[in-house]
Amino acid sequence: MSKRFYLTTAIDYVNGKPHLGHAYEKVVADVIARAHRSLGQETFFLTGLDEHGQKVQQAALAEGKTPQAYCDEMAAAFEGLAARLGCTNNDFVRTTQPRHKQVVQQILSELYTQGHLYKAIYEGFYSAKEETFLTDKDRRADGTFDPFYGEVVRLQEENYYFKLKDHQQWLIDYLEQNPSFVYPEFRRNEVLGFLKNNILEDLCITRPAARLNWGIPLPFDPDYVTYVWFDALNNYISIPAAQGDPGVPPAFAPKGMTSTGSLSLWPADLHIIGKDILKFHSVYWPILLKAMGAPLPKKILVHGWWQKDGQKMSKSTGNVVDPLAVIDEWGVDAFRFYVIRELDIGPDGNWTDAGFRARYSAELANGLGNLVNRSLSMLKRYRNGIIPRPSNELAPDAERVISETSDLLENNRLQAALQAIWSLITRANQYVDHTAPFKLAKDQAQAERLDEVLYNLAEVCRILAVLLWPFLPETASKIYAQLGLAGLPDKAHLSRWGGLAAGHAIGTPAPLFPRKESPAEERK
Ligand code: ME8
Repeated sequence: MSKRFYLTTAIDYVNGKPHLGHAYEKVVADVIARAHRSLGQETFFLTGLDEHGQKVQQAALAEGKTPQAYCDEMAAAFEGLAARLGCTNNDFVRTTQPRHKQVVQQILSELYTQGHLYKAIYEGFYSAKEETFLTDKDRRADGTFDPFYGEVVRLQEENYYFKLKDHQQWLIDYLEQNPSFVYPEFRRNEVLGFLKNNILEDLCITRPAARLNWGIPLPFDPDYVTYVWFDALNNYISIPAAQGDPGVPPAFAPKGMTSTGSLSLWPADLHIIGKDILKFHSVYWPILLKAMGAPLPKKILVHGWWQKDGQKMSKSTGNVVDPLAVIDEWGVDAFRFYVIRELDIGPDGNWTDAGFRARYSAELANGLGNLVNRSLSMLKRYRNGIIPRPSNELAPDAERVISETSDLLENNRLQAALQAIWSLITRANQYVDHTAPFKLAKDQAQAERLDEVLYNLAEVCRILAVLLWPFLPETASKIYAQLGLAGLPDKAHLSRWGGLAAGHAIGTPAPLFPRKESPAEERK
């Protein structure tokens, strides 16, 4: 069986409710997954949860629950969000699942046997909040630690370490020889800059079970549990391993399992992550995989962070965006559209409610919605909803946009792809204004011209459904249904001009994006 296109998101911490950042990352991944499937590529999209660690243990304790009961409740909320977003993930990993824990333990055993791990005493600073050790290099100019780290205490502790620093030069060479490994390029330069200006320390991969027991026990030393990042990063390979993926080195397959070869995933084609976890993914993870003798993922796609009204979102200031509330009020596609259209993959973004409303009104209601509604309504009114003889006046415009969109999607340029699609919407709306079918309809001598115009408009609507499928699947399906077409517009080849046949009867037009009154009007 051929290898599938395998993409992943970061796995979310469960110590709080799902937020805009989590929802955004899932939408990015889902658009890419749908785009690949639409091109006929078998695709496997994995997302899930990072459930171990001190913060989760504390959050559970604060609610008087066992960590597992707490995680189970949170998992329902996160899985619910993925479903509401229309995510087509093929699996949902939870790091507390036996299938994951078993593979992580196997990886630990192998690395230990092969001499990649050693035990040593650490003496220094520790931030419980960030579950991380700090050194003097982490101090600010005035000698204090950033409040981000919370209370920093001195600690003497024996732990297991992974030999990270032996691989520093190898990683620098790898990043230089594989310029597309980290995207966007400025993030790759950031990693290279970090590696060239710092000496890597070996990575502490355990915490004493006496201090933290909500983690995966070391198979060779039950006094320790696995450090959350070592546990979490391995989800990307533990799920393929647990399913018998032949791409995973056999040593990491669960005991007694022989590869069936039926699901070939590893190496991952794309890890989608936010900027704050770049170092874990582009330094620790590749080195860990190298030590494991596993092939590296092909690409790490790094997105920026959302702010709200120009400020960091935080529960304490109350300036958070609740993705579910937005979806309840505006529909899932309005949410998917805004986050992808507003924020290119790379820089930080700023959510404003006014900006959201403006895009909804201009681009969705007046742009796409109006085009589809008036095109199909005129076809209904003037031709009884029957598609006239094919004509190809707008074919060159459509073909240009189809090819641009496909190139942009291939390079994960999602925002630019939406801009390209909208250029076709604008072109078609202008075409309505220029050709004025409502005037043509009054003149019997213009009947043929009206047929041409109506065909071009209906066909552009059909093609838009296919192009929009990865981004706005609900809307794309509605357009198809209103056109009276069976099935889903979920295959890129359907976008070829001329799909609507003369004599086909369309369905019933209905507004795709109902116009909403502005808050000022609502108060009147
Ligand atoms: O970091 N805007 O989990 P997490 C955009 N468990 N993206 C954001 C964001 C924001 N305001 N806030 C967070 C973790 N994210 C680890 C990952 S992966 C092996 C382990 C993104 O719940 C963040 O950058 O803190 C990350 O990619 C994802 O949400 C999960 O963050």
